[in-house]
Amino acid sequence: MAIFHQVREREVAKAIVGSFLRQFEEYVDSDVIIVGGGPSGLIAGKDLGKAGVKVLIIERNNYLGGGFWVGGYFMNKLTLRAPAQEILDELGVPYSMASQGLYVADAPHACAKLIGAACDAGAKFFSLTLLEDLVVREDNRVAGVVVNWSPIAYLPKEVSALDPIPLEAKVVIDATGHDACVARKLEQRGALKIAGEGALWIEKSEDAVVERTGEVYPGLIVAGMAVASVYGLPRMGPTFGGMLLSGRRAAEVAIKLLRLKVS
Ligand code: 48F
Repeated sequence: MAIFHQVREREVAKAIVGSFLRQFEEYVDSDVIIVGGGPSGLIAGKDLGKAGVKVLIIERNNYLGGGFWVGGYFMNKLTLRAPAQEILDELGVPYSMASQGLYVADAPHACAKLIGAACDAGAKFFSLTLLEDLVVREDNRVAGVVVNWSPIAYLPKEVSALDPIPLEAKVVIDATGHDACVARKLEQRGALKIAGEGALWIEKSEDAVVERTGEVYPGLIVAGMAVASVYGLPRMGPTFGGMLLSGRRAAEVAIKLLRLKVS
């Protein structure tokens, strides 16, 4: 007697296609689209989902987490400075104190829990999805993203001439890390100036990144390392509290913008 229920191959294919297309259709119009599923994008997605916001995270890789899987160099230990360990408490990630105000956690554990928390909160994800451009509409306001299948970047020209597809959102968050890919689309058109990140200085960088997290252009919020790139702030290297608190602030700003749009 078979262990598993009998299911035809065509039913498996139909289940995947049907479920994906239903979700895709629902999320061609979101409250917030977050570009980049690293630590800042994931925590923003978790907080927005928890607040009942319809939020979509697009990620060019086939996996979420960005730089959060590895702490620094090749070592999978994360460091966070107080008070950011409170987010580890919230996620249920164990950690130890390395020195006064400095905490260490296992990166795979923290990353997996953060991804799980964003999913539990209701954030949805499109993976292997590359941001190619922005939708900019009335009043010069960012009103969505233009995306393509990310592997096309590696295909020869004859195959890669695929038109992208637009997705609408009331607010877009650039959480693409050092490259600030979303903000750069505005820079390419002379709508924004990007200073480029400065050399590493942990203490200065983390506070400054959190403080400058916010709306950089109507409808576009920057979070995480993209903030350092846009404003020319120092980089912080192998410490992640700034990323988590920046993502959290980005969610707060997005909620304020959404309220303004409704009222
Ligand atoms: O790089 P990433 O982890 O950004 P972050 O949230 O955190 C930065 C830290 O990891 C670390 C640091 C501070 O401790 O210096 O670097 O700011 O995650 C960015 C995510 O965005 C995706 C990318 O694959 C990664 O998962 N991404 C980047 N460009 C695009 C993109 C794009 N054009 N389209 C879609 N996803």
